[in-house]
Amino acid sequence: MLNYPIIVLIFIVFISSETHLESLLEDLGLEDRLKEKLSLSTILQIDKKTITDEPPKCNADLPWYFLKKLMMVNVTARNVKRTSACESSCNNSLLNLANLVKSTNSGDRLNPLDIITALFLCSDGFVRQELSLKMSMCQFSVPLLLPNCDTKQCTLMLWAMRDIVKKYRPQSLTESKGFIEERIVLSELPMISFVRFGECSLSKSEILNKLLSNDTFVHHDMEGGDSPRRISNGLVEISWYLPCGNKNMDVFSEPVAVANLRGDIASFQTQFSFLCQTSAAVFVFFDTLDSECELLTNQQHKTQIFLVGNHQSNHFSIDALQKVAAKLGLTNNNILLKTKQMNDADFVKTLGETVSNVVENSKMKMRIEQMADIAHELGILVDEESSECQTAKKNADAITTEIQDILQYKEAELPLQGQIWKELTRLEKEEFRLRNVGSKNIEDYKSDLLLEKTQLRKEQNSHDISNAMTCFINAISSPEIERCYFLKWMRMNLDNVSREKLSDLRERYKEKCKNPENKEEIKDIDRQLSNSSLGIEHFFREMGQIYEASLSLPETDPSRKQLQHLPKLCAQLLLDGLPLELVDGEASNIPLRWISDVLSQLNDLMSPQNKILVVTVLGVQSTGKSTLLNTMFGVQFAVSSGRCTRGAFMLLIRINEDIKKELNCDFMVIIDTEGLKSPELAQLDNSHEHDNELATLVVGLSDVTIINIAMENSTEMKDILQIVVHAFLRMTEVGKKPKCQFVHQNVSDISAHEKNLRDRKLLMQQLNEMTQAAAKMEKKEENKNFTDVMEYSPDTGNCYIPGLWNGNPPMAPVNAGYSEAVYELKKNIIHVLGSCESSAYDILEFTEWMKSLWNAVKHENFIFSFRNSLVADAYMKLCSEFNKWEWEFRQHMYTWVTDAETRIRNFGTVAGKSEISDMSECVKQLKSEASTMLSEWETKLIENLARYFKQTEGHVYLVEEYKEGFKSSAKSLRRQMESSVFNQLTAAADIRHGMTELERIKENHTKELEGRVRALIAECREKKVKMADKELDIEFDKMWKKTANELSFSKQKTTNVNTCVSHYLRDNLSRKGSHAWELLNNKELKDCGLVQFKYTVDGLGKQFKHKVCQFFNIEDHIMCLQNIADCIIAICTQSVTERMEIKNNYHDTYIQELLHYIDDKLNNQNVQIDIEFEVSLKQHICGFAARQFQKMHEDYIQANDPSRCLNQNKEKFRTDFKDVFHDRDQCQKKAEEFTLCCLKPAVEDFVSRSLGPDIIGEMLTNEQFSTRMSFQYSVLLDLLRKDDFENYWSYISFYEMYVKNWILDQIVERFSEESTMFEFEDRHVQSSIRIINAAVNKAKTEKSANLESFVKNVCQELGDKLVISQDALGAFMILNNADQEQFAHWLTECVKDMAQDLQEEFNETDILMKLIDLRVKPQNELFTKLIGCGNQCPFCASPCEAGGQEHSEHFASLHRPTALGQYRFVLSKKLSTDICSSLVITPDSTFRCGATNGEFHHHKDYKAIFPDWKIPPDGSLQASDYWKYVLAKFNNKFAEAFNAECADIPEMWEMITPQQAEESLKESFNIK
Ligand SMILES: Nc1nc2c(ncn2[C@@H]2O[C@H](COP(=O)(O)OP(=O)(O)OP(=O)(O)O)[C@@H](O)[C@H]2O)c(=O)[nH]1
Ligand SMILES: [Mg+2]
Ligand SMILES: [Zn+2]
Ligand SMILES: [Zn+2]
Repeated sequence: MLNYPIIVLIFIVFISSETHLESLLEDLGLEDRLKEKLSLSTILQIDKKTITDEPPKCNADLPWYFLKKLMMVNVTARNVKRTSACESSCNNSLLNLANLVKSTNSGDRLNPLDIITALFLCSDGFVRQELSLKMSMCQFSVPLLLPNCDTKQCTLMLWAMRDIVKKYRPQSLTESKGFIEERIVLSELPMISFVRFGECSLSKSEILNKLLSNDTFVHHDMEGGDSPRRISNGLVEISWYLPCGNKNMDVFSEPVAVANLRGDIASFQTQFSFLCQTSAAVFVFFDTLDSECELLTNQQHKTQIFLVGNHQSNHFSIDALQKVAAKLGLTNNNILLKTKQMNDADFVKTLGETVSNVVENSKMKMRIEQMADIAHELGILVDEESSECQTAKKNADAITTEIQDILQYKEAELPLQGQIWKELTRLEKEEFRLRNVGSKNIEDYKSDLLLEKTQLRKEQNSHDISNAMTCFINAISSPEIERCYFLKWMRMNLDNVSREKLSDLRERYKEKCKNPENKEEIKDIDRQLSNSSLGIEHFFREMGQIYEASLSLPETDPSRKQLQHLPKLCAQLLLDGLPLELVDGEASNIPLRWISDVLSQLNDLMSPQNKILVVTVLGVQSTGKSTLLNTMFGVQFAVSSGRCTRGAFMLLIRINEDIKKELNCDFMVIIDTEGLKSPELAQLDNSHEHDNELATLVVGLSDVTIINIAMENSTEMKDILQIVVHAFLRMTEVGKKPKCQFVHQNVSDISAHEKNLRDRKLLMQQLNEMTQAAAKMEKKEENKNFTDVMEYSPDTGNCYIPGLWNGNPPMAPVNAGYSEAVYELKKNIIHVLGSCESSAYDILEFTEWMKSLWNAVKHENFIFSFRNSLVADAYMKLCSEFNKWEWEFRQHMYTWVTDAETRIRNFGTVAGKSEISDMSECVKQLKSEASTMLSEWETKLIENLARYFKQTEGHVYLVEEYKEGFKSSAKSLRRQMESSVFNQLTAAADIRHGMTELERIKENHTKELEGRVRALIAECREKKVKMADKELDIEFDKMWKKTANELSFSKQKTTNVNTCVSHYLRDNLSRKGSHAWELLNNKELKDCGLVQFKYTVDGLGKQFKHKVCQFFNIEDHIMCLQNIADCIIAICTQSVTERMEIKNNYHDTYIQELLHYIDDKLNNQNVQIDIEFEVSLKQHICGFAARQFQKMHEDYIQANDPSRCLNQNKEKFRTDFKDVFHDRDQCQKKAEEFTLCCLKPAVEDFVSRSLGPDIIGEMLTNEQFSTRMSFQYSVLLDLLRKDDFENYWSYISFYEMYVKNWILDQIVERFSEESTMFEFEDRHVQSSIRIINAAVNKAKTEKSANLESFVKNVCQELGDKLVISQDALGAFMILNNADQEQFAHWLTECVKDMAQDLQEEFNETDILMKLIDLRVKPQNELFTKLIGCGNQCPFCASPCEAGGQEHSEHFASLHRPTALGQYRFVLSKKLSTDICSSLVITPDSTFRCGATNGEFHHHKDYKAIFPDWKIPPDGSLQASDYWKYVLAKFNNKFAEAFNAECADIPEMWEMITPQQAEESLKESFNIK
């Protein structure tokens, strides 16, 4: 019982401790924000509420709802009303008047003023500024004095209003059409204040609104205006009336500020005093006046007091008024009474006239800035008193007060971005475009340009960092809040400095642009505009230049080190929401290093794996692009009438957690761009190029591009669209398909969408036409329609936006329709972004895009020059993936072929399982089995490919264009595999077939012998004399001799390989015409290939009648052909040698394969191959091969000769004979023999057949073998490390041989130390042993009749895997009477031993020896895989690296000086330094060769001659450093080797270090 009252007490205490402010903030859910203020990044972030239209449900929703609307400058923002649960549930269908009368506002509705006051109290300075700015755009009043009802303190909102800039035309300027643009807190204006004394039945605010003809102030009759004010009493609001210069429209002809105090002056004396001291006049509204009225009379001020009363009010007392007026010394003029005869309009008119009077006559004008002093005196706080704000101001002022003449200032304080930067830009672009190369050597020219650039950088570095920049950098290095204040101050100060000049110029520019006849004048204004503009972007630009210049200093230079933190600083600012200048519009360039370093720092600051989506805007100048973005995202891009945005700026907007999932990104990047110029304007300064560059960049960067069209100038629009369409087309070509959204501005009709259907159709049609025209120009005619180049739907891709202003500026508020339409657009864009199928980029990828886009833009032909590491990455991934699938395929086929060969080799023997007795039938079956399997794999490959392209990760869409190529590659791979498999099967079958007869003979012989031996044994036993071994030997020898003589050993027929080869050579040349035959008949094959191949002028002489060859240097040509021949011969010799090593029989497919290889090589040459050369080369190779094959064949016959085989086994027979004679137990010995002679070779054979694929598989796990690109990279890197001329020489001259050996070296290196090889071998040995044991066990259970059938059973089981030599088996069977059980026992033992023996043997054999025995040669298979299509660059002979067999275009990552190509055009004896990747962009450079029929042809049009090749210009100027370094270093040696004069090495080449060469290699091959 005791506890109860205490609880109540506490409860009461709790209640009473809560103040009005706290309870309201709690209501609004803002209670924590009083301490931790709202910041801009919270307000601007995109969250769920951004895209849902749900009305606020509870009070806590209201502030956010208000903010959301206000940030989009929606004039309905103040109509905050939540859908109360009651309202909807009320049943209104019954008649109940009592209810209707009762249903007034429920008490808990909030007054908008309370919400505004609360938000101001809870926001930081920057949000307050934004709130004030947007409110004033809506023509809402903004807080001047902000009360805090808890502390009874109020604050002057000076800082909050600092951002408001107003433009108006006072009467004095009506004539001249001039205007005044001013920061409103700095304007000296008369202020008229309106206050209330006691109760008042007139609505002060309503009357003011009528006076100003806008809904400026919230009043009683507005939504929520009648709710009691809980915290906003004591609030003083301010608004301005600004004339437009039209007498008939202006209420006041001069500007005037209007202040309005909420609440009774009796309660807010401080505010009242403030107003009295700052206003030109104070209008006091009252109903009743206290005759004493000290409040009014005690004021010490100069202001005029006006009393405004309502005569109709019940409490009105003329007497009291009389007294007070007298005390104040007022005349009739100062008293306004609303009488019975007056309606509201009349009253407002009178009031207006009075105010007008005051305004015109008052000398009391004051800037709001000045009011701060008065505030201080009265104990009113000022919102910029914080130390951060003050220090920041001091710092900013220190910089800006120095500015006298902007142009001079820029030259003195920001010198790096001036002429030097423009000159650098020119050089940078020229380096890529080579427009003025003239007759100079390209590389020399480029080297000169580079020197010039270095010189300019040096000059930049020679400037000390200016005072202004030092101050600036120091200031932005300060802590966050101070830094933000500083930047804001800077921005405002700079704006103030340049505004006067700029706004005038802009206005003139706008005027002049209307009829661009006065071209010189426009040009002049434009120049002045850029001279007079000075914003913080200039300071950042300078920072960028200082940073970039410092990078040319040595890494250890202290001044370079000092500047290393700048990018991070800038990245931090980006995160704070500051726009970053991406493109410098004046120089028309991107400082790439600076920007990418900033972005990379940004990436570090963000969470890892951040994702961004990019929204950009493009459109004609001054069509409200920046305004649109500002409205849409609440940001602050520079806005002004007349030319304003220059270049492109990017800005980050945070995405809130609640929709990160949906949008799949963390930040939205918004890019605002400089307006495109109309063609007439563009002509003036050749800015067409600039516009094109900008549009291309921006479209390329964006996920969604907004194309802003102001309907009024649709002809202009058409020209601009042309640029845009080009940009989109280029993006499709490089694999990007951006989305686009058309925004038609100034369309106010409600039915716009319907009505404009026709327009849209027209637009679509125009766009299609343009696309076709653009496609023609870009030489990509397959693009027919606009929708082919971008994702655009005429229905959802258009948005109509009414005009921005509702009425006439400056007094017009923003049109609610504008804001709403922009909101719809915003939702749509977010929706579109959310439904993106592919994954978003991260900052680093974005940077990559930017870099490669800009580099390509610097070239003249974008599509042709585009190189992007992301695309390259995606391509590399695809290749590597495809290679994996391909390898799986091959691996499977290798295994299958091995098994199939085993089956063929066992065909017809005891191990042969096949039911089919006919060999050809068996092969047929195998072939059909192979075909089925090949088809399955082909399908699998294609399915894998399709699946790969469906994934959303990895940006696969970038390589979509290669899909078809890989598909055909899969098909061609299958064809290749098929022919190779069939060849192998045929050869194996034919060879096997040849053996059957031989085996039959041998079997007969063995049988015969066995019979005789048995007979001999019987005979000897009969003698009953104990025969000694010696006698047995004699008997045996006798018998053997006799039998050998009696057996018929018909001599094995040898094939004449020469004839076969001749046949195939003829066949091969049969389509080459009669001359080939003639040549062929001139020389017999047996005479060919005996001496080294030497191609002579002999045959060439005749050809010089062809003009094709007139320009050829004969020696060069011969040298070149000789080299080709040498290469081919080397490879063929090797391949023949490898055949020999296998020690198999000859088969026709061998020679066919050789010829096929030669044809392939010859077809792939870029040199004219004449028939003489071809015939003599083929003869040479065939002659040589025929001899080798002949020998191989004869060796084989010899090895399988029955008599030889029989004799080989003689000793075995002898011991067996003795054993049997003596009845010795043969079990162990026979088991040993079987193991040693039959099983072991079979297992060895099995291992060597299986090992090849294992090795390949292992090598392929190595990065350097994963794609052709990485392979080339590794080879070149290795060359650089070896740094030896001979290596380079053989790489260049004997590419294939070099590469083959290199691969072999890699294999040897890989396997010489590690145990991997042993593991492979052991695995196969173990698996063989498992099979053998299983076979033995199985045979045991089968209860064979005798040992022979037991062994046969074992062999049969093994037949799938092992090939057991029939010779050995036959010999083994002889005289065998071992006991099965015992034999089996011993066999298992022996097999165990065999495993050990094999292991030891394997361990002792070195890798090279092993490789010789392998059936599938890893080095060859890897070579085939990595050599790719085998094509070489027609200019420099760099090998093609494109993935798959069937690519539509060949390409090489790195080209080399043409001097190093096998194919040279050298007329002078000097080696040429030209690199093809530069030649193709040199305007006038030409070449001629066989392919051009000897005519000169432009390099840049090489595609017409070599359509299969894609030779993009280098990605950067350093990209070719590798070869430059090599040529510079070995110039003499190359010259000697090529029998030429040394090249003239450009100066810069000599300076390239090996490190730089390596770097360039990495860059070219896109290796991280
Ligand atoms: N009357 C009218 N004025 C607009 C409209 N939209 C923007 N403006 C005004 O037009 C002027 C130019 O707006 P900006 O947003 O700077 O135009 P911009 O396209 O970014 O201009 P540049 O960057 O120089 O190409 C500003 O003064 C805007 O207030 C509109 O719909 N109607
Ligand atoms: Mg703009
Ligand atoms: Zn090349
Ligand atoms: Zn190729």
